[in-house]
Amino acid sequence: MSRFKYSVGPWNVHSGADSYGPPVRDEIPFEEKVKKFKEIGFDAVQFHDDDAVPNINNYTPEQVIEEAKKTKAILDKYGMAAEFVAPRLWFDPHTKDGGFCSNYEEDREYAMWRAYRSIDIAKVLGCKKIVLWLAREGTLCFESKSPVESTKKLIDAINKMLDYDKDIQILIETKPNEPVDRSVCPTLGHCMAISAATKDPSRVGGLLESAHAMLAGLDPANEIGFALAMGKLWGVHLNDQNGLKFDQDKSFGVENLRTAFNQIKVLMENGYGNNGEYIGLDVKVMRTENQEGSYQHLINSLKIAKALEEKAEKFDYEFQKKCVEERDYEKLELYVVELLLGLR
Ligand code: XUL
Ligand code: MN
Repeated sequence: MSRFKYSVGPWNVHSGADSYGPPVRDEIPFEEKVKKFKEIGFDAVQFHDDDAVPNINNYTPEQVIEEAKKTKAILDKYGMAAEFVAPRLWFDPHTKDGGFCSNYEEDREYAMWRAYRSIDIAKVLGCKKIVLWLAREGTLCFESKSPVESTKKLIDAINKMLDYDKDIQILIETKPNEPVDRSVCPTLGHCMAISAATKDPSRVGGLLESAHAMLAGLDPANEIGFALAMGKLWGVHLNDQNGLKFDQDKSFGVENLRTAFNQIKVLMENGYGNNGEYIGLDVKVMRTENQEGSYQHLINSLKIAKALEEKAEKFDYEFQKKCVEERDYEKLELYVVELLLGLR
């Protein structure tokens, strides 16, 4: 029995197309994914605005709300909650230079339209969380934008969202690069500073993705701890990553087991989940998998996360305390590795 509730997004089951090749599996309809997520053991679904309302550009704000009700009915049918809605600000031609921080006013207005629609959709789906993965907010050519102006534009956009609805919470999902070279808000430290600069810092927090922290050269467990200390860790995307390269979204724990253990451990030690937070798994299956393997990475990641919960339960805090008293960290480190190896 897990102490956490787990969530997943429809984009985590996909046909395998990448920048270098076409799809290798069939697309699976949304409802079928939700049904399967429930069977696998998930409690909630994460959404982009256009996951909940496909072809969102074609609708008026009122119609978007009506369309979102159809998605809510599917969630209800399978007893699934919605965790958050995130405006997809990287796909539409209007967002090719970024959204909130674009050099063009028309693009910035489009980005706000998507942000407001995301809030409307969240209301229908029964959630308060709006996630901002700021995919293209940054530069490919440094001199094309002022980092000072971009930061201010981002704060302005968040303030407008806070004004639009008094109940919503904004979670910035930080990432240092990809698809941009230099992101406006690369780490949770930056996220906390942006939060403090908004008109209501109590409603602006963070979402930590393991792979994104690693791409910034940081230990995700440490980033999680930092945001927890600030009372602002409102979401996580656990996954894994082999070093500093493209964003791999590998199954949780398959590359860096000890860091995965420490992510679960620090979440457990600090009561993550007590205010309804979910552990989100933002993982992608390998392109080599066949149709039947479409969900294998989710099954594996859940299994690993739950096994690490058990390891963290077994962690001997008395032994740890003794090692700290003796300042014998070699002994402590060996203990942790032996625990993970099943030798303890
Ligand atoms: C991108 C990423 C996204 C967000 C949702 O790296 O992690 O899937 O989690 O927009
Ligand atoms: Mn993510």
